[in-house]
Amino acid sequence: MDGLACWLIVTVFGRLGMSTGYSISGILQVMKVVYTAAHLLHDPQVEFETSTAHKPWEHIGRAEAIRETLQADPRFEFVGPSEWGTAPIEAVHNTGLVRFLSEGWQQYNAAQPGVREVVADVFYRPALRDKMSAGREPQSILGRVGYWCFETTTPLTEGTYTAARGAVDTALTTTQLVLDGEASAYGLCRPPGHHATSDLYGGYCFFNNAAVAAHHVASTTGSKVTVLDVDYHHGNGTQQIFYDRDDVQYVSLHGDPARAYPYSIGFADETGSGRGLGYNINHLMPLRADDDLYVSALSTACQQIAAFGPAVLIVSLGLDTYITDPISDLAVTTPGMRRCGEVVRQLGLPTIVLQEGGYDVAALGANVHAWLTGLGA
Ligand code: Q9C
Ligand code: ZN
Repeated sequence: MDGLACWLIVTVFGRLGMSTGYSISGILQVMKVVYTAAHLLHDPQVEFETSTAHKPWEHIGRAEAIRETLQADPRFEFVGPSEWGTAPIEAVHNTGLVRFLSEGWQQYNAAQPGVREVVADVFYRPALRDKMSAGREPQSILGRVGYWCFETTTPLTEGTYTAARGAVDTALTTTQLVLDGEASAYGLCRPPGHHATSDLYGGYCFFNNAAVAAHHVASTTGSKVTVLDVDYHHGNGTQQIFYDRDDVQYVSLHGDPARAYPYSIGFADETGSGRGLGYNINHLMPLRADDDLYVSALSTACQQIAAFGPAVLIVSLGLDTYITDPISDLAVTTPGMRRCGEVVRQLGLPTIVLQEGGYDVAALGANVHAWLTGLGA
């Protein structure tokens, strides 16, 4: 081997080792992807959205498109999740919500046979909640659905609970890989999670995968964690769960709620409460925000993350910021997704990436691939 070749190999291997923490058994850096086929059990055929019943935007083809794209690239190595049980879920969610999701579809069908997608038709707005004694949910299953759900686009099907548990197991297994030393790892969570609050499911989300993971890291390691949420929609559930905490920072970039779902939350003056004051940061994106504008806002967000100084970063990765996403209105391109991953890479933090939204299925695999390769796969 001549001197130049030797220098090249030492330099390249050294850079790989230093920048990613990965083994240098090969030239390729490998990013682990956690995936389970359990998501196929959540297969709704109808969604009640914008006053119409139509095919769901959130469907099994999304996760399968991502799986196929990543599996075609040897830089991604697929592993299955291990089982974590309900304790890490109940650390951030009401036990009543977990119980309802585990038994709700069966109970509803016992009362009302032949219903494939269970959707609430009564919602417990304050005037209907006032006379409930504290914490008492309706006894009728027809009432319980609306007690635990906040909107109509998130149908509960026979296999939803198993799929939602699989998504949490995926998030926690991805987390464990990073806590065990991987520089980064990706959890192909489906259903997504960031709209689920401590007590409510909705927005295609049942359990808040990222919040379960963040609390797991904070409670088991005692170190600070940031959840960076780049889904087009504000992660109202994640914000709510950590709003009064100073050990988990929540930073979100999303469509201005003046025009974007969930419409009521995600404004810039929501900065946290009590000990959590200052640890909740919302960046509102204008209509048609392009790559340069988006990457600039993300760079600001990353400076705020660096100032907080977390030991671990969790990314809620939504690709619904994409220019042709059918339910969103930003204009980020596929090369822009890669730039986003590169900006986050500059933080140099152990990074857990968890899948949230993204509905242009034809481009979804390429967008996830671009983001993750920007991060360093
Ligand atoms: N007419 C995620 O991206 N429907 N969830 C909005 C507006 C729910 C999106 C209705 C959109 C939820 C994870
Ligand atoms: Zn979204």
